[in-house]
Amino acid sequence: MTRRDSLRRDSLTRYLVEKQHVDGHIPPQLRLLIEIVARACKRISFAVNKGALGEIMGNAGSENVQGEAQKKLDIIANETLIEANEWGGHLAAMASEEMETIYVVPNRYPQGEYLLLFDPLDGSSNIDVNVSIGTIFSVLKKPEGHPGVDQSDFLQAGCQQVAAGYCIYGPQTTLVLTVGDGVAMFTLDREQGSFILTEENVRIPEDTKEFAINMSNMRHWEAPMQRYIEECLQGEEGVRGKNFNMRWIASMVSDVHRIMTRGGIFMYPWDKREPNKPGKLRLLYEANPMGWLIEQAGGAATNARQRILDIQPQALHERVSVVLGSKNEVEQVTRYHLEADQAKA
Ligand code: AHM
Ligand code: MG
Repeated sequence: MTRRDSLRRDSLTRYLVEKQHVDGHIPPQLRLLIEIVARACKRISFAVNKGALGEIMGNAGSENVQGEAQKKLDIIANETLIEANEWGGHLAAMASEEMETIYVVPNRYPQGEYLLLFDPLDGSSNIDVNVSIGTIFSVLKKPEGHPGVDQSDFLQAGCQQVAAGYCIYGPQTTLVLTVGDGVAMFTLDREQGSFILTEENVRIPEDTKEFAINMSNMRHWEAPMQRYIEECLQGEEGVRGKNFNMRWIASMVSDVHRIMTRGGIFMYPWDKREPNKPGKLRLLYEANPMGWLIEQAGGAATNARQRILDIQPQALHERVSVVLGSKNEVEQVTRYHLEADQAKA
């Protein structure tokens, strides 16, 4: 690429300004919000990148509301997102995997009409082993009709999202974004310090031969989940008539990013180790944003029975089963579950 070509590439700022002015697709406050989230992700990327040089590795010695040990970087990423977003006047409140209750924008700052939800550092068990991790975020509009903001304002189905994305901190730092008209990817140019548009209209192939699931839990799954994976494992000689490959990074952002890049199916199903939990992943700030991004790229996302984006949340940190990725495979898994339910009825 010549220098002129690289100069011609759009920055995230330009992409958003065009979405605002040319397409009329996003209001100015939402544009500001996305830019500020991107700026926070840039800071998190630099912190992640410092690794052992930055005294940021290891456990913080505390637990989050889900009873999981917090890493120092979980807390740094959470604080970075809050500090970057609280003063801009675009937000009413925030919610995070790392905070038990919502964070209302303090009175000393102007209040906006949006709600921001995030998992500040997903896959953080991978930090110390230098595997890709990421930030996941979802944006909702505060419902009208009452003053102030409370937790119930966040309990909106995923189809109400107005923006969603993730930033993956890997060999490259890439921001993947939707505002409801397709998916765009922006790569962080460290010399310029800005995100540059590197892919637009991302499309996920409808068929795939690659699945991602934590196979060590197989004995705990429901029968239709076991059936799907057993059939994949049979390969060419089995009913599927094709050989499957398996990948599991144990970092949802990385597994989803692979699917965005070349297709595949990702599953974190309910299992009987903790029968009262519908799954491991969180609906509002993991499954909803990822589900919308996947749909916007032509894929599908269900909880093995219904579309994730149609689920009406009951609690801020609610969990959900997740099946997402290449459309035809997601539909097959979902069909197996619904058929099994019908046979039982
Ligand atoms: P986290 O939000 O606490 O990091 O947990 C979510 C992560 C996902 O990134 C990943 O898909 C999953 O947990 C891995 O789970 P497991 O360790 O069971 O393989
Ligand atoms: Mg997470």
